[in-house]
Amino acid sequence: MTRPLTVTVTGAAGQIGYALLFRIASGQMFGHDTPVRLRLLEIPQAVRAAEGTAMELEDCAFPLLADVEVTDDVDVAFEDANVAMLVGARPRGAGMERADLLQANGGIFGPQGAAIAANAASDARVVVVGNPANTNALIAASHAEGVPAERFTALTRLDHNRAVAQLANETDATVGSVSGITIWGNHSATQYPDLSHATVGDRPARELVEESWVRDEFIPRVAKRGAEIIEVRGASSAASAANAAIDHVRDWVLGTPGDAWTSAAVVSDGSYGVPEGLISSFPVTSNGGDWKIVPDLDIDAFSRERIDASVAELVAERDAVRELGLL
Ligand code: NAX
Repeated sequence: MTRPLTVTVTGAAGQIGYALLFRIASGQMFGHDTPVRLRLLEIPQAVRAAEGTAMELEDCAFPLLADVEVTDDVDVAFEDANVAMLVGARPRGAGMERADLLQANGGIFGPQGAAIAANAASDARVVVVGNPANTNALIAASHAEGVPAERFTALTRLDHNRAVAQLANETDATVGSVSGITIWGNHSATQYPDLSHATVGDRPARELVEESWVRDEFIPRVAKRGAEIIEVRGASSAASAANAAIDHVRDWVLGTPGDAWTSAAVVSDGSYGVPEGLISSFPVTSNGGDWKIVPDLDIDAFSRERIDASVAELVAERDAVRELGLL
């Protein structure tokens, strides 16, 4: 057995938290040799519910679960954290303007970024799930003095997994035979799910599907899948979001297999015309510790337009939070 890793989950009493914690504690994130210590952060009103979840975690008698702590104190929550999964966020309330939403989330993610810098382990890696995820990650990173910006990421793996599943369905193939999918840009309806480099088995996906299907069904369906789930399930994606967050952290920490890439929102180094410093989704690989943007992919005119549109939304969000003094 290796030494325990400390994982902080914010919004632990929420529905994603409930779908996430048991899987982390059972070893599905770091493998079955690595014990975990869980730190659950909640707002004061939800601490009791999180304590209930902690009781259930105890009742599972997971051999890998070394410790669980529940708190509403950010400094306690991020103490020695190797991985921070920032799930809790302020949802858009009725009549809430965009600036109010950004302001409310700035009030959460700024202090959390600072608390990570002050308390987390020196190798801390952060994934933001709470929306608007890319911009919340940017805010957290900008308050985490001394922590490399590359350690702050936002989740677009759920969009990626949805795209893989849609392409597999359409081509009557298994999900395991699909590779080379990319989500570009923002985790929002402007995201660009791109299958122009994808393969199904050993065949290019573009040879197997109609262009009209890509434009009129695949792209909008993936981008709006969250809304479709809400309509059908009566609640937003939870288990699939938790699953994607686990995929993201596992691939980041343990590495992506072979030469396969996945998608994650990471800090831009200027690649593919995305302004440096924005946290935008790219095709990425990990060597087991650091994400690397897949270089030199050909971007056709259609893809260029879609990437630019989503990046423009990210730029507008960044400018709005800058104006609000949140960066
Ligand atoms: P819930 O409303 O079920 O849970 C959120 C929890 O966060 C609540 O228990 C709340 O008390 C807590 N919380 C709020 N402010 C907090 C703070 N300052 N510190 C600690 N905890 C805090 O939402 P849930 O369905 O779990 O979704 C959580 C977030 O994930 C939302 O922002 C949602 O929009 C976002 N999503 C992101 C996805 C992605 O792919 N990036 C997909 C799924 C999901 O929509």
